[in-house]
Amino acid sequence: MQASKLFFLALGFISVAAVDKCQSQPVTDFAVALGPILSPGASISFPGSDKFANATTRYSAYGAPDFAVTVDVATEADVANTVSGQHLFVSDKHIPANNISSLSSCYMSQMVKVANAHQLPFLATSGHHGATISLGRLRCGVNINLRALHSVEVLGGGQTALIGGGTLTLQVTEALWKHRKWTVTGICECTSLLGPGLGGGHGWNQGRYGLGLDQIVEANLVLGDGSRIVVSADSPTPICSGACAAPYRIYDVPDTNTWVVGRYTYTQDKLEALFGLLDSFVANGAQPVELRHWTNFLRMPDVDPVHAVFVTWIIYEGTPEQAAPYTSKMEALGPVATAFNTTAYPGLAVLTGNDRGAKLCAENGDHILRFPIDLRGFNVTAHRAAYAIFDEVSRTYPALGGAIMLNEGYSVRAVQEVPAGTTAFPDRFNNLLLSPSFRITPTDHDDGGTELHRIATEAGLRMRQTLFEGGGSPDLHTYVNYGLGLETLENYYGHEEWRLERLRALKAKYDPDRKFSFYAPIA
Ligand SMILES: *[C@@H]1O[C@H](CO)[C@@H](O)[C@H](O)[C@H]1NC(C)=O
Ligand SMILES: *[C@@H]1O[C@H](CO)[C@@H](O)[C@H](O)[C@H]1NC(C)=O
Ligand SMILES: *[C@@H]1O[C@H](CO)[C@@H](O)[C@H](O)[C@H]1NC(C)=O
Ligand SMILES: CC(=O)N[C@H]1CO[C@H](CO)[C@@H](O)[C@@H]1O
Repeated sequence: MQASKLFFLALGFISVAAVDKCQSQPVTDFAVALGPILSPGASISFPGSDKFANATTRYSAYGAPDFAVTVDVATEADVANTVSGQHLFVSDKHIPANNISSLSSCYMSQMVKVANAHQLPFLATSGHHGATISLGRLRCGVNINLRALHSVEVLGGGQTALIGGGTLTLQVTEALWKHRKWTVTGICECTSLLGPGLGGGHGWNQGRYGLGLDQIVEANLVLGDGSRIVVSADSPTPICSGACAAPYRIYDVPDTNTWVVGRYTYTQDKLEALFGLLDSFVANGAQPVELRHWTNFLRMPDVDPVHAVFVTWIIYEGTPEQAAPYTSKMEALGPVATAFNTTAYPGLAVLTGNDRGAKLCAENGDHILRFPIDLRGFNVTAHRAAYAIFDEVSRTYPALGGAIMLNEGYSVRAVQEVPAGTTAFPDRFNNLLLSPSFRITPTDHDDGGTELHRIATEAGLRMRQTLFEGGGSPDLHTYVNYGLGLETLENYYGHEEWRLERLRALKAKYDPDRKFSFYAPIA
């Protein structure tokens, strides 16, 4: 269908749906201006349509951005079919549509310019997993949906791949695996690569290769005025702009690639023994690169009807014999249930509940409230106290019974090899990511201000404070990608004065009009 036709069809929605909350005129004008420059296959959609719903549903609907319109480049099929010479934009005929990486930045740039011309705020989205409530400050905005702009192109020499701004973790893993390559991605298959990478990018392979952002060799960025720049390690890195495409480091998969995934379920009486053991694995940062572990607090009434329990995954790169020094100790603690599997790397997501079919990838309108804290190790005294809060609140309020607390322990070897002062990532010295995480299924027209939200927030903050006091650090560090939005800029971006000074100067230079001010913005 011609873009113009689609666009006029879509306009039908504007008069009914978009009007009640948002001023319709700027949105209509935006759509009118954009229509002619979009290629066939691209679409503009409005609240009330399936397409709009698909492009705007999120992992967490709490404090979610509010869009009046969404622009999709094309469906995946359209993108795949454009090799034969169609173009994304009439005005950019010089870029063939199979060069998706380049198209990503071109597309962003066009959207930003047209949105600015109509004074509409905008946000580029891909994985839809950001759950920080500052996103909710975007009202009646333009969703620049990057999802169709996914591409992984292994570049000559096989040391890097050009990755499009809309590429999700699963797409990266699958595409690279065909070349027997891998890289650092997030754990969850449904987050994007570049989204989390902008905030750091923890992942399975960080112990070997560093964080996600350490893999970015160069990035095509679009600034708030729509201009396009390329940044690399040799030039100052603007932050909080739209990352469109990036040559990203990739690595050969070792010849023998076997992973052990052991899953152990424990009752609460094992807390001290379990977290004491895990702390010995963390070994204040000396955890071997082969080892990852991860424990959830959660309620499993069939295991324990009264108290929350622990499920620990030991994820070991190697054979069962090589993993035995760890798995045997997990067994010795006396789990109530054990599952033991081996897999190749792409199978890890399914075995650990991080695949796209998992609850973690559901976009069902639930509110997720996380209270993250980074720590060097487990203090079992503080952990017991934090657990007691979790256990009580998740038992007392059945509507909070889906709460979990994540305890993520990846090797930090290569993360810590990067000198702390060379990137904007402030926290290379902590070894663990802990996140009390409450899930609330909202009722209709729930604005997130209910008693349940208040209770979850109070409990989450109290758990974090308890963990913080046991952590022995004067400063609270919270991984910006997990932050709820109640944190300070120092919590996210570092407590050394020079860090925020430097970031503020870059912000003033590259985003003077504060167009990118919705995700944990630098004030
Ligand atoms: C919405 O997403 C679902 C699942 O990905 C897909 O099957 C459906 O075709 C999409 N609908 C539209 C209108 O894009
Ligand atoms: C894609 O376009 C960029 C510049 O816009 C160019 O540097 C790159 O080589 C192109 N890639 C391919 C595969 O054509
Ligand atoms: C562990 O946490 C408790 C409770 O906050 C605290 O009193 C203790 O000093 C902490 N231990 C260490 C080694 O930091
Ligand atoms: C997903 C999967 O294959 N899980 C298996 C792991 O191993 C246990 C036995 O230890 C099986 O029961 C699971 O089905």
